[in-house]
Amino acid sequence: MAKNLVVLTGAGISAESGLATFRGNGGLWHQHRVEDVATPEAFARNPELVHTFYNMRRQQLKEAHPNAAHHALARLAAAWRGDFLLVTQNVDDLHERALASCPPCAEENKPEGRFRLLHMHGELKKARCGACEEVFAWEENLSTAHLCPACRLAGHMRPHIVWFGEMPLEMARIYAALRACDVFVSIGTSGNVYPAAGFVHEASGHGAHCVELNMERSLGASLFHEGRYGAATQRVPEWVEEMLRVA
Ligand code: BJW
Repeated sequence: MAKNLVVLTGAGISAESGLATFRGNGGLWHQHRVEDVATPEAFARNPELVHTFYNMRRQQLKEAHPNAAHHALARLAAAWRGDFLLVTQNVDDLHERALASCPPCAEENKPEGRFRLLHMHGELKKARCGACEEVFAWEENLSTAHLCPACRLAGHMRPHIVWFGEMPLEMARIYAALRACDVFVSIGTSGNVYPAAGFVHEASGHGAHCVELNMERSLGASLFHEGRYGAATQRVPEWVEEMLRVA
């Protein structure tokens, strides 16, 4: 019988595409205080500072490209015969771009499909109106001067990002998949931020084999059955090749 797979990714998978992680040397939280740019209180206090932070990252994303780890996961998604859920904490669109270069995935990533990609912490290339809650595709810089394209109110447009203290997206669907999966793999995440850091506990508690692929042992490393350490562009394609042999 085909096995069900849940893959969780974090900033480490995009590091070799040139996007900074959060907590390592040179990480975003070494250059910016979380309390200034990644909480709803920060946005209420100084929205222009928060917009500047996310506008800068939206611009950097234009220069970045999916790497061998993103492409390997896209190959796995295309070949996997069981359910495949790719949950990313990342707000970049590098998984989408890798999947787009793999046509069967683009077709399968539909609500009723066998394969799904979920952005639990939101997406840089979307904006949301804090007044009417409508979400829009957004490529350009965002500012307090923007009107909501739907309700036409000014001053409420915000990045479609989950900040500390806010509810991550798609949690019901993610927990259902964690409870039903046979294999859970966590890639490029430090295990500092909940609820994602608790996914291994949920999957393991329901019988899944849990694998960590990361540059170093994460905070929750001891909860995994298996850990493989090194650069994502090395460890992920190697692991994918092994999985494809049993797919
Ligand atoms: C490589 C590599 C290479 C490098 N190859 N690897 C006390 C206890 C428990 C929880 C809480 C608590 N107090 C408060 C909370 C809740 C809080 C929380 O977790 N706080 C902790 C800091 C303690 N969480 C929240 O508030 C969340 N909401 C919430 O909990 O709602 C209630 C709820 C509960 C249960 C169910 C449902 C709801 C919201 C969290 C929002 C996180 N937002 C951010 C910023 C926004 C997005 C953005 O701007 O991009 O999301 S914070 C930041 O951290 C970002 C990331 O997605 C997230 C995770 O970071 P990640 O991906 O792990 O990156 P790093 O940098 O930490 O690690 C990178 C790893 O890669 C490292 O290990 C490197 O070694 C490795 N690496 N290069 C392979 N080449």
